[in-house]
Amino acid sequence: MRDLAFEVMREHGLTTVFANPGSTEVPFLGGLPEDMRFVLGLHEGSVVGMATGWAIARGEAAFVLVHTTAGLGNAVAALATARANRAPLVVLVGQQDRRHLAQEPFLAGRLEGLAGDYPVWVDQPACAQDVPGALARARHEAESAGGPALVIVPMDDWLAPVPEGHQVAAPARALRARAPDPDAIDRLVALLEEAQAPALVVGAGADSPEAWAALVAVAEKLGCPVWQEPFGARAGFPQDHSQFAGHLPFGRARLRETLAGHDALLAVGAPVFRQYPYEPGPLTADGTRVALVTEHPAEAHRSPVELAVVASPAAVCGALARSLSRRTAPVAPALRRPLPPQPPGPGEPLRAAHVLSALAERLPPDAVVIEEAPSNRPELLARLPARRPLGFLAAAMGGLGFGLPAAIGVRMELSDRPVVAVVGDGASMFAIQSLWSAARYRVGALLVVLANGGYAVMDRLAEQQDQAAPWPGFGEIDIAAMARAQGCRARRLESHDELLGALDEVVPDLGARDEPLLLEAVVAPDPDFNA
Ligand SMILES: Cc1ncc(C[n+]2csc(CCOP(=O)(O)OP(=O)(O)O)c2C)c(N)n1
Ligand SMILES: [Mg+2]
Repeated sequence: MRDLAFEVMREHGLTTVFANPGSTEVPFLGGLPEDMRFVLGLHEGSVVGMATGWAIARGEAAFVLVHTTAGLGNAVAALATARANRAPLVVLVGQQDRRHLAQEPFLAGRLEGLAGDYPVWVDQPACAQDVPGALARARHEAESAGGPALVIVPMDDWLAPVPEGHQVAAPARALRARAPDPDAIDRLVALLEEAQAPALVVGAGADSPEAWAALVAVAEKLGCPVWQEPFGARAGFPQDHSQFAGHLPFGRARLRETLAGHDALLAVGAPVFRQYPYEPGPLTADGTRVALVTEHPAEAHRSPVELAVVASPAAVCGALARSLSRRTAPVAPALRRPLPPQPPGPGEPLRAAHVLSALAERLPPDAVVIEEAPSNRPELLARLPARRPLGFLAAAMGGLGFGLPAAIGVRMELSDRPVVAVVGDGASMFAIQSLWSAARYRVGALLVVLANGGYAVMDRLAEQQDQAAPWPGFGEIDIAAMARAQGCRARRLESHDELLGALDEVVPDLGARDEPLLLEAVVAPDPDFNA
């Protein structure tokens, strides 16, 4: 059965194995065929985080292996993030030997419900013969729903014989039809053409070269502003385009205010609309017509809109661009990006703005920026526009521990694009062991840690509620030393000159790096957090 499983994995492009192994997985992994690449992560959060970055960069499923209860348990938060980020993962979960599972031996796992509702599909094959088919099906389930599909495999299954004439119960290839429905296009065209002042709202689901090109064409035909969804994980439009209007606010009052001048909104690849703190009232002002195009039924079904079209954003926008008539004067929204901050004066500390502005001045347009810097996210979004598809990536539901491993996984797949993670010091500690994998597998990502000595965003939120924060800071952690201890080169930067010197040295060759570098920028926490 094991050999047939490898054949299926090859056929489905699952030849890179992100894993942390245990004894129940040795029958599968021992003597792994030479054409299978093994990537060890030293904690399952990092294993799944790397696979998530890799799958997103590749646009195809990644293969993950974790060890029964403890491994899957450690992986759950990262699997939930993979689901929210719509990263397709085939996750093989090891299990004790079927022949004595009834007696609950050491390492026997109650695995089926362990990851809750987060997997898109969970299977415990009824018999060993079903395992190869389950792996193939998991690939299809993961790619069609966008998320992790789990297959739980008892260790004795690998040695079971393959019955004669056995067929793998899954298609070799699954093509999802993408042609847009003409009736849906007509309705969207009517809604946009009847409007006096339409606007577009784009989101993570529109982050592909085809969707960007189609959205640019639609925006230019309509001459309208294009907003990025609040708290999006990826960019749905070139943020250096003259019609890009910025990121929408994440509270309803400001959302209504911001969009008040528009009588029709078309959201593409984004739910309507992502919120953060609760505020009462509707999302948009009375009389604003709202339509949505998304590939994901759940996103459509929970959005309060007049019309939701479940289809490929690229295909729908391509058809819209062909059908819409051109409006006259294009509107250039007055998006003002912040000016570079003054360098710190003598005795003044570095701030995150210095680091982000120095990166903005140096990074090439095709850079991939992975963000996990909670108190500095608004500043990063303002200073570092996504200029190419996958120019921006963040954890879609806010669980820390994504930034470092995701950047490593992205760079493993995209060996020609500069990849930079910008993470908080707190965030870095949730997946610090991923640096070992980056060093071991010579992954040339730049990992910038904004070391402000604590959970600044939490401190600011407590202050906004006039409460004292009981959690201490942790400025004594030497993150650069933690990187070096794992074989990852690292520098601690305390002055503006050191910062600029390091970036001048590193950024020009970022696309060609063959080893990771961590820059720990020691910054003063910013006194406020407003987005
Ligand atoms: C796994 C997980 N645990 C806890 C949190 C809650 N949380 C949100 S932001 C934050 C602090 C982040 O600190 P840091 O990365 O240093 O960024 P800073 O706020 O200092 O910019 C915490 C603990 C979370 N998002 N994810
Ligand atoms: Mg911090």
